[in-house]
Amino acid sequence: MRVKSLKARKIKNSRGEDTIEVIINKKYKASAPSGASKGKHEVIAFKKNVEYAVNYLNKYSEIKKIDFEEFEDLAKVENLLKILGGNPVIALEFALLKAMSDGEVWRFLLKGRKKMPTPLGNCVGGGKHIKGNAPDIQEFLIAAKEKKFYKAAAINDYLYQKIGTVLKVKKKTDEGAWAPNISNLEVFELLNKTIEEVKKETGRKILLGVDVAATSFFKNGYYFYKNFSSAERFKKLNRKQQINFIKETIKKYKLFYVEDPLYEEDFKGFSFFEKRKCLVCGDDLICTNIKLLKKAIKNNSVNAIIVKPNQVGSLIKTKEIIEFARKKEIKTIISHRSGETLDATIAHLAVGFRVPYIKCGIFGKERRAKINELIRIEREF
Ligand code: 2PG
Ligand code: MG
Repeated sequence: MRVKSLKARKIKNSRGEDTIEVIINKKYKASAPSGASKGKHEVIAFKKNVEYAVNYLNKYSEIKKIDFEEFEDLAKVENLLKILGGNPVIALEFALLKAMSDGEVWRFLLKGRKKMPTPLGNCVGGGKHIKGNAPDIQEFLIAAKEKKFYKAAAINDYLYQKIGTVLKVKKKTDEGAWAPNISNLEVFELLNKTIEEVKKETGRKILLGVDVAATSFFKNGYYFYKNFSSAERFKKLNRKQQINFIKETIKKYKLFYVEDPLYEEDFKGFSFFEKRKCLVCGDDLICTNIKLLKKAIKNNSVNAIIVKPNQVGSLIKTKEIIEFARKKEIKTIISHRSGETLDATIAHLAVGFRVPYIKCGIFGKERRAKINELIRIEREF
């Protein structure tokens, strides 16, 4: 199959920011998302700007054959990542993958038996994902323990609706999670209570986790909370206090998952968390970068990592880090970004690369696009 036409255009993501869409052979469309709480070591999303990338790709005639491995060599030779940034390269690679597989990316990539990922659903949130008063913790995540993906997604959805009525809030974060003007500790209490109720009601097991995104409120060695508890809105914690707070929270609420509990450079600090019962996950800490993962393994910092293709700007490197993590028994969580598009390629990558977890939100059409695609894939034999 050959690339007969390649078109790029500017579109808006869910946050209303500009991003890029690439269309190959008039049929295979793909686009790239953008983050708000970005890691220091992520590749730049757009060098110059979106228009520059669009114009460049509309004149780009170098790729003739549809093959992303070949494309990466070409991209390397031509320095595409350096010239355009991670997002245009990822949009182009996603479109190539779709063209190579006639839209069935997961089937094309999968080696071995199909295994569906567990969805981590963002239920309540705050941090950098909303303007105004909300919890400091960026994401309160739920995961229904179910063998079937569609059942887990349905329970996440049910719990999301239920906590919405408990919180009596209309405001939502960029990722569609409820954004109440209450403190972190109050959210933990309410969510915990609601989970217990739903567990009783349905007889199902539901786990609770968080993405603290701690770098977003870290400054000069301290963690500055604006919504810590109802008794103490503002609270300043030093490193040791932050570590203890997270440890206590893991214990008290039986958290199964904690992402970025500390500042993104504190590899040593991450090693103080007990990892037998909890996934201690690096997102900003690792930035989908294999060198940083090796450093994290050496320091015993994590037993789980977030994988975001546009953090590294390469599909081959995305695959590499997933395979390396598997060898080292580090769990992988493929993830959406807070500024999303309708592109559902990460859902395909989750199945195609046999990734155990996917974080893709619960509510909103950009989030549903991934969940619906996974439900469709699950049904296919
Ligand atoms: C995160 C992500 C996605 P952002 O921190 O994990 O939830 O947020 O895309 O803003 O980096
Ligand atoms: Mg994160």
